Amino acid sequence: MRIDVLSIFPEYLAPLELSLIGKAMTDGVLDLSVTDPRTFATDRHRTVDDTPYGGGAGMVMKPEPWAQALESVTAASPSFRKPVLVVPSPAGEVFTQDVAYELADEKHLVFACGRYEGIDERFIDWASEHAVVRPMSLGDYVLNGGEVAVLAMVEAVTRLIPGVIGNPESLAEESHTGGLLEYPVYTKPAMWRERAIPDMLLSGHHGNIARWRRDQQLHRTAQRRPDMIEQLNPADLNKADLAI
Ligand code: 6GU
Repeated sequence: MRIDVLSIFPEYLAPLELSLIGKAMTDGVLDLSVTDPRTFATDRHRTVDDTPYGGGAGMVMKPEPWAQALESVTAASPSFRKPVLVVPSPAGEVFTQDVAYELADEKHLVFACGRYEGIDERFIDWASEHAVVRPMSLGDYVLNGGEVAVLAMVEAVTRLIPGVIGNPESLAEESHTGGLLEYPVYTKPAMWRERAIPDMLLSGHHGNIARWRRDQQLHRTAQRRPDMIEQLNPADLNKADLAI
């Protein structure tokens, strides 16, 4: 997969070189680069923003440097398919695990990190002729710009690419795959600071342990995320689930 991040603060994206994402890049599974739209600004001060038409607080990113930055990365797109342009914004569609799986199937993702009050809307409109545009939000709170959101989204997407995670089985069991939160986990010692692990986990009975873990998932999800319980498909619940 190829990923291009457009940002006027490229240093913000440096952590992407670390850890599993960095390894995926060295292994050739992932080709990730960061492009600074400011390098396409032509005036003496390399201006990338200006005051909003109609008035109001803050500054708006000018469309031309962003268009040139996007053209520079789509000119050599790795596929005949249109790239997906993700525009991080608190006004976007909510980024979920389902969206992460959809994006993990793409050949080329471009992330356009706006700052300040956002990018001139005509850039988004123009870009939709060259890419599938998806404005995306991490949730209902406001960040200063898209960079931190892109770190989260790139990590959520790239770990789903085959070969990036050592043990693909760990993907199947985790929170947000299967509609329930994960069960609690324990390791040695069995007694720690006067706290014992649940007896069930020492029973050696795999069937009962699986049932106990599923109950823990249901209880935890009901307590922390009642909205997820509402969304469950009744067909995915078994008799024992309904008995708890
Ligand atoms: Cl994707 N961007 C910004 N600037 N703020 C956010 C966000 C994204 N998601 C939640 N808040």
